[in-house]
Amino acid sequence: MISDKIRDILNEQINKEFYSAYLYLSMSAYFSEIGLFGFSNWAKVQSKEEIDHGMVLFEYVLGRNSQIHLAQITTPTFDMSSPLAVFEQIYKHERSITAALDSVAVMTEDECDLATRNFIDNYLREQIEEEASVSRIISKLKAFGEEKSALYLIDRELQSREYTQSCFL
Ligand code: OFO
Repeated sequence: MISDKIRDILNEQINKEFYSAYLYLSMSAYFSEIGLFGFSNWAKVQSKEEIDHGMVLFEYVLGRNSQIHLAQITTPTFDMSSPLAVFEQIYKHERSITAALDSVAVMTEDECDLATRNFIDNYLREQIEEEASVSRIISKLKAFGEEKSALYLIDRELQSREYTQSCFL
């Protein structure tokens, strides 16, 4: 059993993970609409991973004999002015998710819930990887510019991303 405070913050995190999935799915649609199918693939794979993150939290809360409260998912909005602008927003978004997970970790320590503390470490590790991979894409977009030929090459690279379940799932 987990405390009510931990239950509530994990339910909030479930909402954030599903919001992330929605955000990436809408970005995938945007990239597809402008012909960047590799970018679109990257965002779609990310969306699937976010659903996994939400589902693992969902199972964890139930597995600890606690309650799920699914809240409304906000409509995602983002600046569509360029692929770089979108990726800069992705980076900002992932930083905010890391901060939310840090708050979960702090609360588990306040509540002396070491099992959940240990569980949430998987998410924190995943965030380090996600921030790094997004940051690498931003660096490439900045280094090569957003000329069509550069975008074409980056698009081809992002096409190769394949969905795999995160190792903690
Ligand atoms: Fe963006 O990764 Fe979920 O937590």
